[in-house]
Formats: sequence, structure tokens, C-alpha cells
Amino acid sequence: MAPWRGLIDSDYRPRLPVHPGTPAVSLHEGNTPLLYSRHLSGRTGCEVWLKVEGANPTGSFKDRGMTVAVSRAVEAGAELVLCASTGNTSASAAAYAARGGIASAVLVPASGVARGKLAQAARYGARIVEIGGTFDDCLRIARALATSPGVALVNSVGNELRLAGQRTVAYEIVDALGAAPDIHCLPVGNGGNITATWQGYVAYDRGRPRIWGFQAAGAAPLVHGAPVPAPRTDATAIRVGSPATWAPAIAARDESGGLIAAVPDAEIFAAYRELGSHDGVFAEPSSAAAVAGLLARHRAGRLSPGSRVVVTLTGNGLKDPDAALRADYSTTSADPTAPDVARSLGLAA
Ligand code: AN7
Repeated sequence: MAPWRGLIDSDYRPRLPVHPGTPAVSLHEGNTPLLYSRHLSGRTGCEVWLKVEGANPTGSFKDRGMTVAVSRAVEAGAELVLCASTGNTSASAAAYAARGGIASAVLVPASGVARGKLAQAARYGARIVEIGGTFDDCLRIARALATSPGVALVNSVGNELRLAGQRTVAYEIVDALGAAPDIHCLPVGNGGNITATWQGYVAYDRGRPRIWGFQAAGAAPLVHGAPVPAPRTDATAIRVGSPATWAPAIAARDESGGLIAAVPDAEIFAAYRELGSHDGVFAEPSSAAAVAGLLARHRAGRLSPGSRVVVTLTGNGLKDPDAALRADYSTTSADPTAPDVARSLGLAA
């Protein structure tokens, strides 16, 4: 079998907005695992699959769009890749800019970016600007600066390059399952991913799932139908009060016969723990919002038994170690002797 070389050099290339001369700036993103979840299937009476986007090179789904956006930025002679971010976009943009040999600058809210994501942006060499405001403030400023010469804004809002790359997640799922699932669950922040995922199924034309999007209850503008000035949730990736891709996200919901619903943080973090301890998949809290939403629909009797469901786990749990260690876990200590360790583990001597 030929080795995987990333999305631009894959069979999906004809579906991506690249030219013969576009340099492929790639970290071999895509081709992520689609794992059957015995635990969630058992709990819901459905067939539940996990699309593990945390297995991408920078640990989130953002790499799918970033390979396209940065390849085209390099082709166009850009000197600086710029983005606003709740964390994952900044990690991805900085990595692909480094790979493409150009500089990057990331605008992030001064509080609320998970530490692993900041660590990534730092090590990929981004100029990091911490802004005393929300993600929505960062995006407003990034858009204002995007007209400067040599700057390539790589946020997904209105960015066909990013969306085209992110559509590939649907192609991979259809290719793996042989058809579209009945339901596709995913977390929703700024609205780009729900838009691209839906458009991907439509473009691939082998069935259309209902799209079920989930926002954190304290940051659920698409559910309320109005912006949330001070969005609140510990799932920081989706702490967005004014989604820039608003209308297309609503269109994805409505055209698919789906929904966008809110899930409280307590349920998000319960699902977060459950995924790790029952499925061996460590996803970040925002990703777990999609699992929490699926379980809530099941509890409410709104999930038809036997449905085939795919859940996008958008980001890797390692990105947010503080969240991981805030959730309950156990350690015991022992002296450096086998008998004492046996005692602390309750093993027979
Ligand atoms: C793990 O990094 O917006 O609805 O700036 O990192 O397309 O915004 C991240 C979003 C879900 C929501 N899960 O996707 C950013 C950023 C994770 C994320 C979302 C994000 P969108």
C-alpha cells in the first residue's frame, strides 16, 4: 500500500482548491481513525463510531483546512499567516506556517486557551498576541488586519480554502462506512466545522446524515438565536459568543433535518471522563460536548434505536492537561519496595 502523504496528495486532491503548481505544505494530515465505540453503542442501542480528529498532526481537525490555506498562502507569496483562535487554529496555523517557511501571528484571548495549545504555538514559532477580550474580539481584530500587504488570514470564516479542506472528513467517513451515517454529531463553536462537514456529505453525494451540533450551554448563541456577549464554559475551544459562520451553520442544521442544542458543562465533563475510561480515547472537553449531546438525546428518547451515528472528536485530550487533572482521578503513593506497592494496590502478597 502506498504511504499516506496528506490530503493534497491523496485521492481527494481533485476536490481541493489547489493548482498543479501549488506547493503542498503538509504534515500528512487526514486519514484519521474511525473507531467503533462498543461502550456508546451499548449505552444507546445504536451503532456509534468515533472520528478521532485528535490524531491529526497538530492534534485537531483544523489541520485539514490549514494544509490547503497555507499551501495557497505560500503559493501567493504571503509573508505572514494570521489568525484569531481559541487555541487549536493557532496551533495548526503556526505549524503549517513553519512547514511552509513563513511567519505566523496568532491572536488569542488572554485567558482561556488550553495550555497545550499555547505550548504548540510557542514551539512552532508563532508570534502570540494575548488579547484582553473574548475570541470574538480576536476575530474582529484579525479581520481588520487581514488587508495588510503580505498577510494571509486563515480563519475559516468566509474562507473557502479552509472549508474545502475540512470537508474531507465527510469523504473519509463515507469511504470507511460505504455510505453516509444516519446522524453525525459534532461540537459547534464558530460554526465552520458543522458547515464544512455538511457540505462534504452533500458534495460526496453518497447519502446525507442529519447533523446534530452541540454548543456548551453557557456559550450557545446558535441555540438561542442571538449572540452571547460573555460566553462561559470550561470547554474553552467552543467558548464563542458570536459565531462568524452563523448562517451556513444554521443552513447545515436545517437542510440536513438536524438540530443544534445546548449541553451543560457538567454533562460535557461527564462524557469527557467516560470516553477516556470506557473507550480509551482521550479527547478534549469541547469534543466531548458531541458525546454529551448524543447521550442527552438518547435519554430524551429522541434517538432511534439502531441508528448509525458518527461523532467527530475534534481535538486531542493532551491539549488541555489542566482540564484532565481537574476531573477526578486517583493516585496512591508508596515506598520504593515491591511489598509496599503491592499493599497500595491491594494485591495479594
Ligand atoms: C476541539 O481554534 O475556533 O464550530 O480558534 O478547537 O468550526 O469553530 C476551534 C474550534 C470544536 C468548534 N472542537 O469548531 C479555534 C477554534 C474543537 C475546536 C471546535 C473547535 P467550529
